[in-house]
Amino acid sequence: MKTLLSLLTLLSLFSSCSKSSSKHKMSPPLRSTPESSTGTIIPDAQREHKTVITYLAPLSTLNQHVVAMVTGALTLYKEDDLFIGDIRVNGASPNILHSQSIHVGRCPNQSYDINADGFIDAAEAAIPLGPQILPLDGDLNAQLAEYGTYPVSDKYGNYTYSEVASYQKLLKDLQSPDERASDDVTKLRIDEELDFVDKVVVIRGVSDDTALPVTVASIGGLSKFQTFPIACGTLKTVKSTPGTYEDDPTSDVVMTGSSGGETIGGSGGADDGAIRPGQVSGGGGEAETGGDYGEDEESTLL
Ligand SMILES: [Ca+2]
Repeated sequence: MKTLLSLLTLLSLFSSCSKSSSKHKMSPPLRSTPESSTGTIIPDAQREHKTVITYLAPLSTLNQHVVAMVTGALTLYKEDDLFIGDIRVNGASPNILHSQSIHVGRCPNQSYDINADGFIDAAEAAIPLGPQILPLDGDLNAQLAEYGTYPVSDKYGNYTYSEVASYQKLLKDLQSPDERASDDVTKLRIDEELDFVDKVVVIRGVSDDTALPVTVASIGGLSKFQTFPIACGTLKTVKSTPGTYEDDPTSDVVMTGSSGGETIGGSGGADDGAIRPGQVSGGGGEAETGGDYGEDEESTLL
């Protein structure tokens, strides 16, 4: 009986949590319930055999001794031709523009501080990151449309970013010939599908009064402050009920279960910061649409 009461209490708690989120969410909730806010979307999508896929990259801080703690996440949501990129960032340098892009390589770790000055600068980070496949700029319909337009953080160092695009337009652009082969933006092969799994997002930018030594290098003709990497995350698909594992990594239909089953199991698991399919960690993951560019007007980096 005590167990039943506890279960009812938990269900009640989770229900109230989900009801507090009134807006449509692209990403699965931290805890899934039968009344989940995504419950009206996902089962429909499954029933109609729509191709729904969500990628999530919780952010980890880079150069923590400079920027303290940067948290947040990138969520990519694809439903048929609908493609949404959504970023939440907290703890970045305030009131400045933050460039952000998806790369084909890996996030840098401290071993990429090649000159051993204690900072992973833009040039050093570029080695593991590899080229960009998608700048998260003002237009996700094409790789270089509005390239250089990025969000600006508020006075607390927080910002949100949300862009809606056509997946087919983006794919067509990414499969087109690379007319700027010498830059750090790359294309897909003409017949290559767009798969964001294990691709990485990097966030850049610190205030220009940040104490960076002369050994900190930059890239792309920009200042070392503009290009200084502050956070990075690796994209994984979110395709199963939170707390469970998805056996078939190739399945591209489905994400978050919550199709009527009780899915509270696993929600109380230890938060060790690990990234797993179906699990949100790192404090990010809330990904409502409707983000903006912060309190300032759009700024242009390039
Ligand atoms: Ca260095």
